[in-house]
Amino acid sequence: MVYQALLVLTTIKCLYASGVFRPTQDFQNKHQLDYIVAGKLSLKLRSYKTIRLFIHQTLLLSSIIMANTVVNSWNEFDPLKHVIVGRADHTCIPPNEPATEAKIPEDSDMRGMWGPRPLETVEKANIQLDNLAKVLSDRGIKVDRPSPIQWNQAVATPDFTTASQFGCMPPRDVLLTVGNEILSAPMSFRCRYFEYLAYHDLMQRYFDEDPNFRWEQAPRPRLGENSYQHGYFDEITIDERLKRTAELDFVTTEHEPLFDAADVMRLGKDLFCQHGLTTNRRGMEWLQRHFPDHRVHAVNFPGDPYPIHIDATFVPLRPGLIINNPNRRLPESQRKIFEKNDWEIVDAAPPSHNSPPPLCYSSIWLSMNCLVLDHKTVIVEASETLQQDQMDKLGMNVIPVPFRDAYPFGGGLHCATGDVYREGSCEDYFASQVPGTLLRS
Ligand code: DAV
Repeated sequence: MVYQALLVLTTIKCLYASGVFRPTQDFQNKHQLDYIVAGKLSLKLRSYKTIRLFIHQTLLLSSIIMANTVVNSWNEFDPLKHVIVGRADHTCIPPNEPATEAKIPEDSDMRGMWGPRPLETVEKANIQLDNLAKVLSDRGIKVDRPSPIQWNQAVATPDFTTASQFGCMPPRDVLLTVGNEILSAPMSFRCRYFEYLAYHDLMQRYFDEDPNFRWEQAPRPRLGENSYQHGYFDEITIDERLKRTAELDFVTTEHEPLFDAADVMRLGKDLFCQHGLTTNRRGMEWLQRHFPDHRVHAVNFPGDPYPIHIDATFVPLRPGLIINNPNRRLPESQRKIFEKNDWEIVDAAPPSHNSPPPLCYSSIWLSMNCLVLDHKTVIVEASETLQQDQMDKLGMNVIPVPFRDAYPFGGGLHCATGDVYREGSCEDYFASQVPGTLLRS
């Protein structure tokens, strides 16, 4: 409203200044406002050239004032036009808590460490994040960045305390974009409780600029003792982890709805959610009620000992094509819906590295954590040549972008971005529904 009023006033000012409209002689000496109030404004058209100048000025002004933000994204592959790219500033390694012990593999050099990450690593990560932002904006994609807060601050709620927070390199983990809505997820890590605040200024701006934008938040979880299975990770072996994850036995309980946005793969009318360490059934049930026109599906990948986030496991490249981590294959019973609707699921190429970079939470499978720009174009990490070759063979044009210095800050190219606008609308890619994955059959 404020912008519209401003626009109208500025337009009148422009009209007057450019001499397109002039009051008749009778009113020439009176105050401009008098004419409007008295409804006696008499208009006289000046030359065609002046009108053109006026239209140009108005369009320019309105594009500056309205900034053209439209929130709209229904999937992971339609042409990307506006995106958020994270920042590494102030990122911390959080202290242990019931949910995060899960993320630190036993042989990791991160075990037992917490606090702000070394400054030189932050600077290197930011160079790669800034470069990604530039690659995108050079292609005409609008890029916004979050406002990092000082993550090295303790958090206390009535239910828990934690000595430090995490960061805002991976917007994908917390922001779920579905159509004209961006939803902050109810994440299960205590250290990520206030992460959405880094995006608050952006959400406020989108809210002001796009009258249809739905700015949403899932119920804030309490993350008290009941939300976790205590002792879940005590002296647990890899075999035991695999057994438990295959049996859908995770550290998070069903006490309250929990999900990370990065556990949700968006394919038009269908939302496929990974049931794992960070997302529970109640979280999916909440999503189903929140998006009643969508079909929410539960999927899980038994070969993954640390199942968090679907985007290094099951990654769509275009309508009809998904690459699947060969160590974490989708079980037969859950593949039927894809087969029935002629979707092809191919094994992803192996990663080009044997280990993740130092102080990294994620696995080497960030190789497949790519950012699809449209049905034919994809950004893949620059050193992941095997994954690039496979993409090439699958008919994609590959843009290699260096990103390994950013991995330790929260993941790969998909993690580090959050959709604001992709062209396209809500398609029904799975017209034939079959039992096996649907939350509600
Ligand atoms: O394989 O470590 C990383 C996903 C990060 N969003 C993995 C999953």
